Amino acid sequence: MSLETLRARLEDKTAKLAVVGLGYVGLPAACLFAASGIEVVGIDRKEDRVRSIARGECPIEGDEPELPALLAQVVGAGALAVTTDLSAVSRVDVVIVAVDTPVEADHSPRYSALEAAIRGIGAHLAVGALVIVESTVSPGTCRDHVARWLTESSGGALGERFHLGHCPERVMPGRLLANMREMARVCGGSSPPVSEAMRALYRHVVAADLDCADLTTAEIVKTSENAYRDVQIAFANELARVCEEAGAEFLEVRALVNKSPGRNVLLAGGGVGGHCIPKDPWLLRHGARTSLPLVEAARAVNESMPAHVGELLEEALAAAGGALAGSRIAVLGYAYLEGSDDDRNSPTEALLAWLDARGASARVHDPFVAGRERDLAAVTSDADALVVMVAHAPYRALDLESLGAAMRRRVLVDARHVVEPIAARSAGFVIRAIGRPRR
Ligand code: SAJ
Repeated sequence: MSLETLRARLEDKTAKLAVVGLGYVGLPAACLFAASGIEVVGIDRKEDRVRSIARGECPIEGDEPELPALLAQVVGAGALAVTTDLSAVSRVDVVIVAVDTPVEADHSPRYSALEAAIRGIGAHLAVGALVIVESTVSPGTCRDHVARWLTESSGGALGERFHLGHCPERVMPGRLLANMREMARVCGGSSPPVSEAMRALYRHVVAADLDCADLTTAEIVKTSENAYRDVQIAFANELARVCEEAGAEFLEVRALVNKSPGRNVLLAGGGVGGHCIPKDPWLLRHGARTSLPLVEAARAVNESMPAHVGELLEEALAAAGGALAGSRIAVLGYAYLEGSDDDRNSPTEALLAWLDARGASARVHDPFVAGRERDLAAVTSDADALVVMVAHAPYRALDLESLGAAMRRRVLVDARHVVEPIAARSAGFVIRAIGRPRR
């Protein structure tokens, strides 16, 4: 099929689509395209996930507005079929790939899932079909690796046997469908006509800008937009430490700095978690083939914040006549983000390891994360200190008088600007906080 024909069939929705990888990126994408009137087959290697979806049940945890109902609707209408069999791609014109691309301990990308999916797709791909990678990858990956995997597995050349695109996602847990509809997307194509064909496809679900670019540009946009945010957060964290040492209030400094045009200091905190921000700077670095001192330094600053919280705790315990060794610490918040049940790369995990290495025992509370303690009194009673690691709404209204009455020592460390120091001190607490004067 020529690209012109493919584009026409994408525009009139007679083209057929496969989505490989039915996670928090692929599944909402499959549902939205199916709801737009395109015939979609969803493919995932996890049998239990495929069975759930085939029953019209959403396998994604957490509160995702509209997704369960939309999934039930498109599966019930037969617009979305699902299978574990990759050979189903032989019957479609476009294949979207949304499998995970984590980084190894040495920060290099782990492409095993992506390579397996791409090679499996290539082995069954219809001639002239378009493969679009939505997974976040290092700059240069589509041009230097994905194209080769497809050539080796399909026996044909890029631009003839198959076409290749990269359309990085901008989803957020809790807003999967909303972000897919409302956020601008980059249609990175192996040629300008491929980018135009991608626009014809995504126009059916994306109401925002669809900008055409080449493959590598699209890869750099995605990894750098998150590396940029990581650097912004690292600056806020470093400014907070200036305020702690010099004796100023970070939030006051931040508000005044942000009155200056073009400034936007973000919030300092107890660390940077989640599935995107901690990973994407390393993917950018890997693709740059040279060191990125600012990006790498920002990663180091943000990764140091859980230990910094620990140092504030050690100081506060000492001021209250205690010590870390043998202490019982109540840690409030395990999710990576306020109001979320997502605990991927949780900064609290790093704090727990830091405490354990110093002989302190910890109990963790979180009102949203599955499997975590929900009873605040049970976690805080008999504790030597409270550490607020996540700005969950309930932590903004702690009854410190009653919590303090059941604690062994009244020590509090606030890593997310949620506790009012005056209220804490009037309840008899020794308090330290990120971005507040340390003495
Ligand atoms: N964080 C701070 N200070 C801040 C902002 C965040 O310490 O000022 C911490 C959070 O506590 C969390 C981590 O950083 O642990 C990540 O927070 P995030 O607000 O960046 O949320 P994410 O990880 O869900 O980032 C997503 C990204 N979206 C996509 O990759 C599609 C990111 O590009 C968005 O900028 C971000 O959402 C957003 O703006 O909400």
